[in-house]
Amino acid sequence: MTRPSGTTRTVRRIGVGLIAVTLGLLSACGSDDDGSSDAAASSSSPSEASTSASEPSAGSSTSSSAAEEPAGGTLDVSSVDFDYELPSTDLTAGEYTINLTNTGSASHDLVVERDGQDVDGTDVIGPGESASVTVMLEPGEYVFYCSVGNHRSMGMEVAVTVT
Ligand SMILES: [Cu+2]
Repeated sequence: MTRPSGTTRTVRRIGVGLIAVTLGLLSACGSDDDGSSDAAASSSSPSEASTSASEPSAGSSTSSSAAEEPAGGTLDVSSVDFDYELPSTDLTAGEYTINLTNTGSASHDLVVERDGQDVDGTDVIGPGESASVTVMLEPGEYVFYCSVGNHRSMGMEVAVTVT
């Protein structure tokens, strides 16, 4: 049996029309969604995007190792009986490594003295031996002397001017 259609016919027609339009819009969008719905399953690997957190930021700390040292370096000194031989007694302030080589026949050392105070010095070394000491020389008057026995009074001292 068919339904009785009377006063509701106009309402249904409008409603069908709206539904048709709405379905048309929805179907246009919906067909596209159905066609690309499998892309989400293929390209979703849940664990990535954790590779950019560990970039090495080093490289800026290698060039600033130390302040500019004024001069310094190595100073090769020979001790003889009873004197020192060194390339210069006028030095530019800086950190020096004094390499003492004993070319004499007695034991010697080299003590760095400033204003009557011992700053630093090498060990006492025998003939043919060598020793070194690293000392910061600031501008001033220094004396390098041998602390063994009476060597200093025998002439084993040399005035060094640091500027
Ligand atoms: Cu000596």
